[in-house]
Amino acid sequence: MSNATGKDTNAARYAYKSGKVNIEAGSVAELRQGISRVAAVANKHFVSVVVPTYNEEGNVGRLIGALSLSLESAGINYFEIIVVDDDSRDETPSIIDKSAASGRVAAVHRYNIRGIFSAIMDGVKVARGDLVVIMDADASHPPSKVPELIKNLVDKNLDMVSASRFMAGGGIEAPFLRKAATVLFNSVIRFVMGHGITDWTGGFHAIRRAKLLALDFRYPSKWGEFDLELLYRAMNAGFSISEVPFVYNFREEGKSKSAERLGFLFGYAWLYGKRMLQLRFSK
Ligand SMILES: Nc1nc2c(ncn2[C@@H]2O[C@H](COP(=O)(O)OP(=O)(O)OP(=O)(O)O)[C@@H](O)[C@H]2O)c(=O)[nH]1
Ligand SMILES: [Mg+2]
Repeated sequence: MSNATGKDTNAARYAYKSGKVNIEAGSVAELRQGISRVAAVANKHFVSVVVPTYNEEGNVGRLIGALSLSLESAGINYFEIIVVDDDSRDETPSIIDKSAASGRVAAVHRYNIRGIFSAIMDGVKVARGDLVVIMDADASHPPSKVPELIKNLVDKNLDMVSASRFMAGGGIEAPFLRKAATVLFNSVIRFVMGHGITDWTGGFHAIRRAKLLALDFRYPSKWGEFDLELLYRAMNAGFSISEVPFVYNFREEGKSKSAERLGFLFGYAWLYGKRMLQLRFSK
């Protein structure tokens, strides 16, 4: 569809706000060009935490506060929180714009495009940091764990540190069926994909940005199934990976987008099962 100016109104569009920087663009590459002029911190690690959001008005403000506190308390002072929102229908866009005024938060707005994986990767592309953390907005991934992920990455000189629910000290706080499904899926996935990784679907990682961008993703993931390909490609690319335990908390606020879209259990099983078999058995 085009409007009177001849512009395609259905084309993906992007906006980026952080401090005084305010960029509107038709592509992520254009955004990145504008952003790279803004900052560079020499001789220090800079952490970009990338958080995809859709209708997270009950969570995102709290997450930004808790994350900032957790990083600062751990002495990690060079960081940004990049929230990538897909034109949420609730107050999420205005909440993240207000937070972005501080300059420590970057609000990336995407229009006419949806999907967790592409949102995360767009966030990683515009990130200024050499280290990126990927996490959800709904407090399922505890902000208090982020410094541990980063410290492991840096101190042990690893390429990737992944948070796992299936190690001593880890766990799942969720309704019975959800917990049972996660445990079952992960047992099957470990059996097929390998036991080197204990949690194939946790979605909570710290990674060196350049390494992540160099991975060759081949499947068009939209939801949580991207995690399987991320871990699989990282392992096959010879990344040094370590896991640290975390306790997953079922969201208290807002609705589960994946569960809504996929339908419970069968939708997940189909999506994860298909991706697992594609990765494991196709050339
Ligand atoms: N940018 C963007 N983010 C999304 C989209 N769908 C979901 N998200 C975010 O991705 C993260 C994970 O989505 P959830 O709905 O929590 O999915 P889930 O973790 O499988 O489901 P729950 O366990 O029920 O929370 C959350 O931060 C969501 O707000 C989307 O289309 N675009
Ligand atoms: Mg969630």
